[in-house]
Amino acid sequence: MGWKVAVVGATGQVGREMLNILAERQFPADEVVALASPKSIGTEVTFGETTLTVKSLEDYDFRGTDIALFSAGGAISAKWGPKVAAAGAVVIDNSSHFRMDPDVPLIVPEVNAHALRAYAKRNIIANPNCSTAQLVVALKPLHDFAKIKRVVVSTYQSVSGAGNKGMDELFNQTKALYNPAFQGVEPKKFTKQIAFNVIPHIDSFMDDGFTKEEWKMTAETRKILDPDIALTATCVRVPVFVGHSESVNIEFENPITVEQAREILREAPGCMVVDRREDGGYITPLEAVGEYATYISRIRRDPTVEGGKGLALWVVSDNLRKGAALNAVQIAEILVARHLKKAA
Ligand code: 11C
Repeated sequence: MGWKVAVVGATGQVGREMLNILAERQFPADEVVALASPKSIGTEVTFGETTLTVKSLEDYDFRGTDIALFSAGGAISAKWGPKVAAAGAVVIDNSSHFRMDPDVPLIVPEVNAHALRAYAKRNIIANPNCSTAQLVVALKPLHDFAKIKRVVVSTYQSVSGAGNKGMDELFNQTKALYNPAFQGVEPKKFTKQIAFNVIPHIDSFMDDGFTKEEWKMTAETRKILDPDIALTATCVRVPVFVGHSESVNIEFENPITVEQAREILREAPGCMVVDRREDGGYITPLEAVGEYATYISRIRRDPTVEGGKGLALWVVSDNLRKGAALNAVQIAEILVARHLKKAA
């Protein structure tokens, strides 16, 4: 007998990818249910070869559901996550709401699957921010080898990180700039025009001048990988539909060569090295779309760090997949393989 899985937020970009990935990876489910807010009731979403009709989250009885994958925003997670968990389903939540709760494990399976067992405290597991997920997949094997002291990261984040409305805004602005007959140039989702532009601002500003997105990269990396790592981030929105890219500078405790880093990353789970020092010998976000891997390119020594203890990298991944839906499904896979027991 298989599992019963609910996807909450099934009409969003990440919710749809959750359904795709459950089907692609043949998750052992007997039943998959698509849920969303009342305004989406009756919407049809694709699940493998079949179509699911979206039901209302508010009216759904979660008794008998084993796993609920949430990607409907922090407010929905805050309101419904604990209720669904109390009804007996393990909640895997893609919002930021529970990530820093000490009783909620924050999991990237390639990095800290061992921490998953703590989920039973609240029956909730948190999925990290997309920009953190791909970063820690690349950092973990390097940290194991040479111990990371400090990371400086600048992100180039696609508009799909801001959901359907972010993607529509880039599309409509681009169309309108070419053809004034189209409407929709005014920024709504983003603070400035995103078409043919870049915006150094994701999420709200904090008192110290960093944005919440930047703070999340620091706090989440520490919770997932190592609380002693110093990390400073600059998060930037770019006019790319899908795929986040990151320029990463790492300072280590111990020396590490480019060749060692390449070899380590080649062998590391979830990583794919594409690093030829020639035209096109690196990955761009377009090539990462629809893929599972975190791609690492442009591996080079950072000569500003003494003793051969510095590296610079380019890290790219599909933010809707490894950054969100894939990571959540990987967590569900570990849960059913190692932790959950099906009632006889
Ligand atoms: C973005 N990374 O690209 C954000 C989206 O904390 O889960 C995901 C926000 C989060 O806008």
